[in-house]
Amino acid sequence: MIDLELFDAPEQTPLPAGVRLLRGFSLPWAAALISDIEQVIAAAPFRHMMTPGGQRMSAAMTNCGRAGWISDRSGYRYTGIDPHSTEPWPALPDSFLALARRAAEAAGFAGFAPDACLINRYTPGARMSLHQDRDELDLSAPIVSVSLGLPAVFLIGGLVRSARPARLPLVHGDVIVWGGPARMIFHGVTPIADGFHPGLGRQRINLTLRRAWIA
Ligand code: MD3
Ligand code: FE
Repeated sequence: MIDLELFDAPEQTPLPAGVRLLRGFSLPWAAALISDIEQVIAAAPFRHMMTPGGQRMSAAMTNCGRAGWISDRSGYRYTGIDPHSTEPWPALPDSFLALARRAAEAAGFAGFAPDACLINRYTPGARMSLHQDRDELDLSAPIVSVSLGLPAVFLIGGLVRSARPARLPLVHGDVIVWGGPARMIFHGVTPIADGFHPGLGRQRINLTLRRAWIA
């Protein structure tokens, strides 16, 4: 049996229980997602938030949905009002809702109803250090993350910060669902390499669809 494994190599990185990688799952929605992102950022522009420790985050962020995640000198939290516009965050676009619902369902989380979407924009060199997402009240719901534009390498750690993270390369269109035993794992993004994406140019945009609030 000759098998050089040049093609169709299986994924190398074993994923922790509760992490489901859906390669290319968002491609059918990509054009709608990008046009809806433009609508959201017209009302709620990207901004660089400050960490409670006073560092400017290298990824620029905005939100849509009933709740939006913010960071400032007072801490991390969800708010119903965008502190930049002093208006409610823009509504979750139907494209975001439909994709999140279908992806969660494919990963075994039927009935996922996100109320928040954090939109992160990375230009080359931007990164996100290892952290947990712990500001959501409903930890039974998964988080659905959607990668668009330039490629990235996700760091997937364990339930303690000291666990050495695995590296998972992601490209435009990939979706990951993190739920159950994976919901509280430490994760991050290595610095984005320079490049050009035909649809988004010199940037990576990541959507994380979340259930922040209960009912
Ligand atoms: C694992 N964003 O916004 S998404 C974040 O690519 C965030 O912008 C990264 O981490 C990004 O908080 C990574 C992947 C991700 C998101 C949420 C998770 C992984 C997760 C929640 C629990 C476990
Ligand atoms: Fe996170």
